[in-house]
Formats: sequence, C-alpha cells, structure tokens
Amino acid sequence: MQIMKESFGELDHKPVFSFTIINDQGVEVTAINYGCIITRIMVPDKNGVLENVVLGYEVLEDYLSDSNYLGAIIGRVAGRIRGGSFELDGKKYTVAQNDRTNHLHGGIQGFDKVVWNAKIIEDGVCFSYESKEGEEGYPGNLSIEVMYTLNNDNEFLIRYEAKTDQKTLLTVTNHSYFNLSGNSKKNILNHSLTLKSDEFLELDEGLIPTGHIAEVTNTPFDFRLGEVIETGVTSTHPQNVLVGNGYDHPFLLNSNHDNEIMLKDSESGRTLTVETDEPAVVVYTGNALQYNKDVQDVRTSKYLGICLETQGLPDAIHHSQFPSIILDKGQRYSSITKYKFGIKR
Ligand code: G6D
Repeated sequence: MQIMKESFGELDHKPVFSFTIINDQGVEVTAINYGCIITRIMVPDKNGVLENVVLGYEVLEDYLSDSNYLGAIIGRVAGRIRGGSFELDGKKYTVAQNDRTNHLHGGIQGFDKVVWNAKIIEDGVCFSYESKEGEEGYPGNLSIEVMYTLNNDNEFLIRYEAKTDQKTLLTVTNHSYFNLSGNSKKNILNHSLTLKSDEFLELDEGLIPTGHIAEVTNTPFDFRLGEVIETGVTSTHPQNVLVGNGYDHPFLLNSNHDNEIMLKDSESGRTLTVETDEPAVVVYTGNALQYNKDVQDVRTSKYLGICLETQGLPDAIHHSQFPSIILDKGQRYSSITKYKFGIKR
C-alpha cells in the first residue's frame, strides 16, 4: 500500500493537502483535508482500464465555490432538520435555515466546509476536527475522527468516531457522487441499483420526511430485485416528481453488512457494493446537480452522479418513531460504511 501526500492549496492560512492511497491492484482513493472531500477513486473496468468513478475537481477553488457537497463529509446532522430548530431536555436550539426554512447538511459551515487535521495511518488517513460548543448552533464540544482506509480487496472503508461533552445531535455521512461509467463519460441513468429495503420515507414539499413510512412494493422505489435509475426519472409517481424527477429519498435498510446496497454499470462492468452500520441510505440521483467541469458526451450535469448517503433518518429529532440521532455526554459515536468495488463481466 502506498500513501502520497501533496499540497492542494491553502484556506484561511491553513494548508490543504491531498492524500492518495494506492493498493497493490493500482486502485486509488484521493481525499483532501478540506471537508475530508474524496476527490477521486480510480478503479478498473472489465477491460482493466483504471478510471475515476466519483465526481471531483482538481483545484481547491472549484470546491470552495461548489454547492453540491461533492465528495464531502456531512455533519453534524446529515439531511434536513425541519424549521432549523430542535429541543433537547426542554432547551430549544436554533440552527441555520440554509435550505428554505429548513436546516440542511450541518448548516452554512458544516463539516464539509472546514479544514480538518490529518495524519497518515496504516492503509489510509485519519481526519480529525474539534467542533466547538455552539458551532452552527449545535450544543456540546464535539471531537470527531473520520478514518479513510483502503485494502487489497478493493474495499474502501470510512470509520466515524466521535464524543461530546454535552448532549447533542450527530449523524454523519459521505456525499460522494458515484458514476461507474468512468471519468463521467455517461450519466447514471442506466446504472442499476439493488437495495435490500422494503420501506422509504415520504417527503413533503420542503423535502422533509412527513413521518409516513411507505412500502416500496409496486412503486418505482422497489429496488429489491434491481432497477435502473431512469425508472425514477421517467416516473410520474408524485414522490419522484416532487424531488425534481428522480430520487432524493431515505430508504430504511432491512439489514446491515449484508450486501445491502449494490450499484452496477453493465457497460463498464464496474460494481459497487456498500455495507453500513447505519439504519438508512439517502439515494440522491443528482436531480439538481450543477457540476461546473467540462464533461464528455453529457449535455447537462443533471444525473451525472448518484449519492448513497448512509446515515440516520433525516429530521429524526422530530420523529420519535425514527432511530435516535442524539449523542449523549460520555456516549461513543462509532459507525462504519464500506465501499467494495468489483467487476461483473
Ligand atoms: C439537494 O435535496 C438535495 C439533497 O438531498 C442533496 O444532498 C443536495 O441537493 C446536494 O438539496
């Protein structure tokens, strides 16, 4: 395993570095310590051609002006919080309303927009950040570590560890846009997705869960036997139309570490299997993606990548029937999501 560290610019007088992890098969993962952003993942297609399977930029400036959370770690709370406020032990907290009247992805300067400390570890990189009491309106001083490691089975692992000195909210994810065609030469509409999920969350006009947990059976949300993404784009189902013709929905996972999420691109032969500790995955098909990098053969960046955001359920703090995202003082937050790249001829 090789790990290379290179300069990637500077922000607020703090150096930004890129870290490239290369395994014995030549598979590479590159990430920067600004937002722990994954900028590139190089994996072979069925002919052994190494190409990038995530959307990313080459220079820091493009990330600073990006509004799509490309490749970034998202928190303290991934997803939305209705009304940008919540109560803990009878005390009301107000967080940024940065998505109409709701809070999205940790606020105006969430984890995706800060410079993390970084150190090279065995087979990867450990990013760490001290999120101070009151940062983005959240209570508690939070210490968080995010470890990226790659092994020789072409498995890329993200491990999240955190603790707080006061009750707070925490559910973190990675917001990479995957495109298995390689170098984003095609969009993801012909990618097929298989999900071990019987239920998804219905969303309201503000893309906040209504609280209704819907069955996938006989809907364009049934990925249990595999379905192409285009199904949701051409669908007239009100939930597909609501989110801009596609998917932007939390799916409740039936099981964990059970090949529960599988993405395939038949043309390249590339496959991605995601396994996680988390109860849900938000599938976002880039319905509003503005990707400001020239790409070949694609008229628009819409649908150029698919996000598989493994996490707690959005707005869980306002839905007692959802798994809790409260992190208590003295409690250890620990979560793993594994991305395994393969080939299906
Ligand atoms: C849109 O609703 C979607 C989110 O789910 C996504 O994470 C973001 O764009 C990048 O707000």
